[in-house]
Amino acid sequence: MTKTSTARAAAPASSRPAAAAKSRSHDAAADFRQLAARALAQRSDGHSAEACLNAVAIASRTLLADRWALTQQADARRKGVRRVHYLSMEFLMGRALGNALAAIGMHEQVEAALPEGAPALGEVLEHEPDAALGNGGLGRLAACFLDSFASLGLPSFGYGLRYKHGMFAQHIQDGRQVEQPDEWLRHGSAWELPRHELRYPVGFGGTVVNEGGQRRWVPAQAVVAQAVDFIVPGHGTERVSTLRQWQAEAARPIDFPTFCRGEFASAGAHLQEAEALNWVLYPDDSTPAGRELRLKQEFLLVSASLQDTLARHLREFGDVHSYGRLNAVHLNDTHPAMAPAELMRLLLDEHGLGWDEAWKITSQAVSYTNHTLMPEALETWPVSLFEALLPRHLEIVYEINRRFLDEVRARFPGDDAMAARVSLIDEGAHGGERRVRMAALAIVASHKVNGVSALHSRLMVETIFADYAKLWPQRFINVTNGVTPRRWLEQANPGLSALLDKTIGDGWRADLSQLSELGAKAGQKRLGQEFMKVKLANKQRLADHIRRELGINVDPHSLFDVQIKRIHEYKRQLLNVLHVVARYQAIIANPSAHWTPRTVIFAGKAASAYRAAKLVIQLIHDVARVVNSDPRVGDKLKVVFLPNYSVSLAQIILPAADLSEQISTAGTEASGTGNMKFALNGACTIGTWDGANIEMAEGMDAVSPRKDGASNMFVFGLLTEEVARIKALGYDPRLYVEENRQLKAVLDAITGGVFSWGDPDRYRALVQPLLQHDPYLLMADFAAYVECQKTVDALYDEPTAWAERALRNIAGMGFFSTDRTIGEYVQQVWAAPAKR
Ligand code: B1N
Repeated sequence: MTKTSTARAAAPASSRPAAAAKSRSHDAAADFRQLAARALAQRSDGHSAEACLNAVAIASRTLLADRWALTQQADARRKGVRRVHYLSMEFLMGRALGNALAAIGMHEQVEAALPEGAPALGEVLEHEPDAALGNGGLGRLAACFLDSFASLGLPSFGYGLRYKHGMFAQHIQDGRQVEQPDEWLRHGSAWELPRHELRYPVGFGGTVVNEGGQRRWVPAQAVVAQAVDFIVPGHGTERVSTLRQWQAEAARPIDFPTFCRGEFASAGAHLQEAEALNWVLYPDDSTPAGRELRLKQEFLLVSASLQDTLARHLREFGDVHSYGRLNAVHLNDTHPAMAPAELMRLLLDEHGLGWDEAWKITSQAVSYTNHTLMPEALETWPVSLFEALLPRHLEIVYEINRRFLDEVRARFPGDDAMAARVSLIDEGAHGGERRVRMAALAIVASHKVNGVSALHSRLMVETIFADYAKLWPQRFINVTNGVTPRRWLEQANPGLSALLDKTIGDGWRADLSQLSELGAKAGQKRLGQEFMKVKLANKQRLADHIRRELGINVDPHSLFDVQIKRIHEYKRQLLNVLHVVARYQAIIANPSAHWTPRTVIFAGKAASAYRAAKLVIQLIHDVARVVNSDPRVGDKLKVVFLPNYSVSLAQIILPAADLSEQISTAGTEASGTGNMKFALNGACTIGTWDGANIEMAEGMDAVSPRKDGASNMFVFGLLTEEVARIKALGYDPRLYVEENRQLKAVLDAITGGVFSWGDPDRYRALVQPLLQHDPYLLMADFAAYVECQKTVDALYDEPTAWAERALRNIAGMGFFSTDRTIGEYVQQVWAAPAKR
């Protein structure tokens, strides 16, 4: 742990041992039962699952609220310890109750509290709606971080927005995705603790005035940000963390005279306008929505959160000068990148500091994680919109930029092109409008900038941020992602958890590196059989779910080949479909040959405006319809698309997977975290040399090397450098199609209407680009992918060897816990104030 002379590291607090649950006083259990019983008695709907859910949640929340108070007191006593504030537009929490019960160890109490005639606990848990306040990996990572914050006892707050509608609900009609609003708050949420004392004004628009040499922003519109807390329980400790979500409210009540005139709508128009800030999570996974509302949402998050951190700091320490030393403010991607500008404004205009001190504090506090190399996902805002909404912030951005560009010119004299490239303002040289580059603002203001896997962090400094890395090479680091083993192994996969406990002890929950002990045991036949038994039970459960939801019968003994994630061209679900079609054609050409039976399972949402991604969903359904109903195929191949992918659905699918599809074009997936969840649950991975796949393969092969020296992962496809080289040389996908009869037959079938009722046009927009530009190189990787799938089949045909491989995969996953990830952030990013 790095310590500095100025502040102690935000070292995790010592946590009570896991056995604390056992020694906890009888009173807590009795209180818990009583609370649940009282809440249940107050319901009018008897012992319905909803009523039970609500009652148990209220009892859990009350207990957690007590722990929250104790945690806050303890943190306040640890003066001189940095607090971490994790600002994120997304927290994809999923369900809370199962996790809370696991954390507080109240399972038995719940069983006792549920009255006679009430549904079983398992059924009660199924009634909780997911808190789907995130799009995908970035939001789920933030949720896993909160779990580790709490479990490690790190003084910390997550800050987000309380969206009324989270990620849209995905319905499938005639094979097509239809979006419907997510109504997760329809029945309220028993978990939320509104903090009525925590309210901050947040302004928009207006002007900047000069008051005795001091600039002051006079907003035209003001809302009030109200804090609503969600307590995050730690595991194996009584400490908790907090997710504080902001709810915008109108700053003044309805206009009474207008109301009395009968003009009801206009009397409350400003209420509506304020509340609209919380209506929706932008369902956009790769590009900024480019809308005024999104910018307002981002500013609401940033402004309320920073005011809250400043108020707490002043309460505890009495002066603002030590803020940077004692507070870390972390930006989860560029969405909260307005934070440095707002912190500067608060310090300059509200707290009266001079520029130099305000800047020192800001850059001590702020750090930033980049999550994607896709240039179109780096947010920029038109200067005109920025100025209209946040005029004072634009002034501050200009001043930051002026000082920054002076430094650039001093270090690279005469290099105007460099200055133009790194400037916080894109001058719109080619007839475009001037725009503020939010990633540039985040980098310039941060003391550390990190990528999320080794490859991604290297590419980040070699490509999108190369100029900034030239200026400040030390600023850029890597912190590889992880997942929480509590939700993604202990809770999702009780069968495997029990087997692990028996085989290597139960310490892996808090120290995932202990999984490596499995490496030496992976070859034990008996263990392999027990593993396969657990897997089969999980597959049976998923097969039952598929039959109930879709009426499709799948054979739990077939290889469950799974790709679940957002639908995106770079993730190449289409490559998977091409393999399915190739396999289908091969089976019907030779039905009596030996075929390793497969069930290919997809789930995932497409951004509502993303046409190509939506077409992929439709194609999967069309292929499934043809393949699943072809009598020549039978159980040799089944294709399933499970609608409305979510955290809770992932918890059912992951433990049942044999094969994890991680097949993005090399260099495009920043990290991936689903890849980690699969491997942790004993699926083998077929993957490209991309994102965290690389470190996973290295981890597996280090812990449990194979005798033949080959990798434990099924790796295929072009490397990042090869992709770049092929593109530079002028990639022509048609050459690959011409020399591969199988690939040609697959494309001919799709464009010939085999899967679209004879309609040859339906998939033109998908297939044509494959033959022209194929930006994600599906054609170039197809042959290698199909070959690699054959080696998967061969191994699956040998259950003993397959089990050994799967166990080796688990053994290599010890590195990929968010506990390790957070430990690295603490050491490398959050502990030490900036040395600049
Ligand atoms: O962040 C995850 C990574 O594991 C994934 O590889 C990466 O794709 C994902 C704009 C994003 N990057 N960028 C986003 C999300 C929402 C939005 O509006 C971009 N998501 C990722 C965790 O590091």
